[in-house]
Amino acid sequence: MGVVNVTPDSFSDGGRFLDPAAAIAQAHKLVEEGADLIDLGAESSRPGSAAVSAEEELCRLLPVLRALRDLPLSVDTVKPEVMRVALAEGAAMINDINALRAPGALAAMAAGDAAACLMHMQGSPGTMQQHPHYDDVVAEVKAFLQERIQSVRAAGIAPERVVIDPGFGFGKTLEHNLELLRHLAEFAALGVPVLAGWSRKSSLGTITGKPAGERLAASIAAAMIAAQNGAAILRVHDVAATRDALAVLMAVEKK
Ligand code: HH2
Repeated sequence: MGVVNVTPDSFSDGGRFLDPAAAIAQAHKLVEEGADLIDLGAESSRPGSAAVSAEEELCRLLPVLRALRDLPLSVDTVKPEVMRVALAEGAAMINDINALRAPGALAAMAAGDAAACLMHMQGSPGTMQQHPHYDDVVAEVKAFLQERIQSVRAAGIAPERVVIDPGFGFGKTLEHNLELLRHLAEFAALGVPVLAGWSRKSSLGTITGKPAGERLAASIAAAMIAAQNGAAILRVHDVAATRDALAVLMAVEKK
């Protein structure tokens, strides 16, 4: 999954793809580099970010969504209004960092047949990194995702349409993120595909001491560990380099 943020303020590519033409070109570039799916986001969820209105989000998103109709698209949103428009425009997936918990989100998804990515987040982007706390991060995140899988199924969305994500960096310390990565195979055992998003995240900056623009090698290392531990979808900004690393991993695993 290649990431294109049509935002002024995303943590690593904010402002670069706010112009629709730049976003469209970047999405085509990522597909040429080997992305199977493009994740379009029009509202940043970086720690401390401010929410935007549905009107503003759609205003950023729609020209890009319409120009990229021929590509497999995921739309990264928490708002049912935006989900409904994205699904009507043919999006293949809704990627919801709030796991379809907003009133109306389950109904919006149930009306279509697109896939849904359910992500775990403790708190909300504005405050989530202030005091993340868990007694047992793996058990708690797993229990949350199991509950969401059941709620989604009860709303009439078949499990075949569902992907889960432990939400690296969303209300988690570095140690929480590492613990989830170590135990990712337990999430894969829940029976639906697992998505992992480590690309350029601040935990990698804490480990390496590097700013967001210099975390490519660290991002690839984390993505490969996630893949080895059962992740089926890797959410990345740097598709070509991740593809090469994955090709080596797959060659080894094929034996
Ligand atoms: N991470 C970000 C945004 N959306 N969705 C899922 N499912 N998993 C993730 O790990 C994830 C996500 C944050 O990264 P980015 O989109 O690059 O930045 P921003 O939220 O600042 O736009």
